[in-house]
Amino acid sequence: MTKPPGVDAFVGKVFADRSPDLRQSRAMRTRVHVLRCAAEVFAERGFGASSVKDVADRAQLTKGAVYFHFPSKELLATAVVEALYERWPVMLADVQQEELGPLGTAREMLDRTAVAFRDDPIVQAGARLQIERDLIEAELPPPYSDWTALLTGLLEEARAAGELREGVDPGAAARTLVAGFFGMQHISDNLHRRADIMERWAEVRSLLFFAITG
Ligand code: LUB
Repeated sequence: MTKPPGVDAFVGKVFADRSPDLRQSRAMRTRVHVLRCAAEVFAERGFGASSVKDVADRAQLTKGAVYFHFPSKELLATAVVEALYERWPVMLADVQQEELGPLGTAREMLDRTAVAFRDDPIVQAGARLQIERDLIEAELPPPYSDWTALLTGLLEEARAAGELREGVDPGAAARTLVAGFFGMQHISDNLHRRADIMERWAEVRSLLFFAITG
């Protein structure tokens, strides 16, 4: 079907003039797109070797368009790390629907997180940026604390339900799980670009959950 010339421009203009919501949602989509491209660039090159120009090129936007949403490379990195920490509550709400009990919830959260480390650039970049945090002149959220608190809470519930091995301290077990998971994904990244992360996670999971549960 042929459209009269100029229809697209006209439609665009009507939206721009009359619908702040639509304009906003376009800006929001661009922001999400830039953030994802920034995550890909940071995940591949690290903070030091990445530039705002690299992000703009990846996003097929001008540097000015990127700066409009994120005024500096530090603010891009901060937004990526904040997006990492927004992942977990969304994931938890979904896992809780499955009613797996405290230990099952902990295991399922970590299983899904292993998949996210394999597939999700926000998670890959967020983890890399946290390792590089001393080189980034910005206030990044504190690392590991949300996960440690989540697992401590779940393991306390498990202990109350008699599901923990005698003498296992929930806080110590939570810190060990976070350390084991984080070390496992880091080694899998360095050695195999995380191609083997699911197998390596299955090993760590089976030993640690064996140690924790009665
Ligand atoms: C999680 C990362 C990457 C730990 O909690 C955090 O700070 C995390 C970045 O440092 O994954 C996942 C057990």
